Amino acid sequence: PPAPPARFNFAAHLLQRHAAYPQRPALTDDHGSLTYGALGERVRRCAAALRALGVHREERVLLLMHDGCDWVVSFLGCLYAGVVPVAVNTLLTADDYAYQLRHARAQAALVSAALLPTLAQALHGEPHELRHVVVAGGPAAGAALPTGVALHAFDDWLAAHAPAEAAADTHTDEPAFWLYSSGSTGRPKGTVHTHANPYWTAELYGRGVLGLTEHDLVFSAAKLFFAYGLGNALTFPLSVGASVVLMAERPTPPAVFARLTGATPMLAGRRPTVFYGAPTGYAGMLAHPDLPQRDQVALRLCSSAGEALPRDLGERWKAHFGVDIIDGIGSTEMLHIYCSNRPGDVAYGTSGTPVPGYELEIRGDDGRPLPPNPDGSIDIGDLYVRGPSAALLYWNDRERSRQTFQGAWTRTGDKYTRDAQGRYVYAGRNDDMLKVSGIYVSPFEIEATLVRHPAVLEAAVIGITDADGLTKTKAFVVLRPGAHASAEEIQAHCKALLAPFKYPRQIAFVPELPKTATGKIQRFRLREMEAA
Ligand code: 3SK
Repeated sequence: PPAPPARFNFAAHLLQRHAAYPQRPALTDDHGSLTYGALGERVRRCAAALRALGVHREERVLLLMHDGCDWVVSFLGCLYAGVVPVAVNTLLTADDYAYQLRHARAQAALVSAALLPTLAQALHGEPHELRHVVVAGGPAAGAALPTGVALHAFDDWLAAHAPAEAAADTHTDEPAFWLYSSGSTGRPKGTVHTHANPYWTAELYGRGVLGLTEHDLVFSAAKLFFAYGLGNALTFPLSVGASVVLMAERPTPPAVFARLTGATPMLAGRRPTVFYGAPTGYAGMLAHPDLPQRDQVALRLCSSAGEALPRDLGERWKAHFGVDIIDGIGSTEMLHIYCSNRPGDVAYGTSGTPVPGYELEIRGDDGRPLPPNPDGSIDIGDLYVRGPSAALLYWNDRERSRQTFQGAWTRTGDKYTRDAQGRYVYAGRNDDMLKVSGIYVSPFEIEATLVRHPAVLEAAVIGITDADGLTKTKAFVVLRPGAHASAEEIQAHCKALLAPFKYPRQIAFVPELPKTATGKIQRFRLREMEAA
């Protein structure tokens, strides 16, 4: 694909591409639909409304919304105005949002009504610069905001502004949006992406690998605030004129089945042709008694990312639906998938081969690429990737930026091997991060929370593999002498203090933890005990 021009606004690029087909359906959510024409008009109204609030180019706006048409309008409206949306996970705590608001120096927040109370709580925490809260999908009331923060209702706010005439004249390499990426220690990293980056992922993976066209109706279980979901359900389909199904609720098997079979009132029988999920979701669906039959769905392709797809899951899905799951690996830092299987060329149990446009290296401990063995395979090493969609940096974090963005190469933090056929095979992380249901979880954060329980003396958290071959968290807990607590009580404690998805799925009470002579917990010994 041609490189975008030096002056390039990704939102304007999408709107221009489809200006000739205003009646084509773009988005369907739980409440209604938008054509490409209506989407374009609302995006331009949103840009005008942001400008009228006094939000300037390059300033950040927190985007804390459940998936729906308003999410897409907000995201593209910010880009069109040259304002930088910081799209955040809707499952976090007020403390997490307080950090993000301050770190991003957000000037406004666009928020779903259901999430307003948590945002309001965050605004009473750390100091911040927020001046406006725009509430979508419900009444703009019911939460006490600090003085100096004005409240607006999304629909009225858009209606009050004529569509912006022109997009901000942004540079192709200018910051366009941020996504937060978790690390094993410290706060999440504000990962800064340019206007060109979503163009590249849409061209190289969305069009190049998945072959999306305007005839597709796509549906992603991964939400828009994840880099995976953002490409799946926004930048890819809108780049080719496809239609998108958006869903606010959690992607439980029944909720996903209702969309795949076109059974919701808004879909009225229209069925997705492309579905994107993560391995945990595929496992949950295959195990569910209401799994639809093959002829109830209209899928031509499924995609998986987030964690390596166990071979058995891919094979069982294919046997049931007759459709392959195209597994790949991507990252928030690279914005989307850079190594993937291909439609018609799937080797389950592998992440496939580099997406054209990206280069991979497996490096040894000395930092040099490992030489291929005589059969072409490469032994285990650290995976590095080079390609045009890498983020610019982590905001205000020179040290961690340097560790990850090394010139043209990005350090993925994953261990990989390459087989004799040139396919890449996942071999674990090279930090302590765990990926649970496709989301990074730090064992240290969970351990720090466990020891805040009055009955807990110390704790260690590891990843264990369940019957489907997927990673789940297990905590080994040493109770204080004479103290009592049940596993359920300790899990409830974690859910109350952490984002709920981070709670340990299993708890084992042990008299002591294995340690080195200097007192460091030996998590590898716990992993060995589990494996035995
Ligand atoms: O986890 C992944 O493989 C992934 C894929 C696409 C975009 C983002 C991520 C983290």
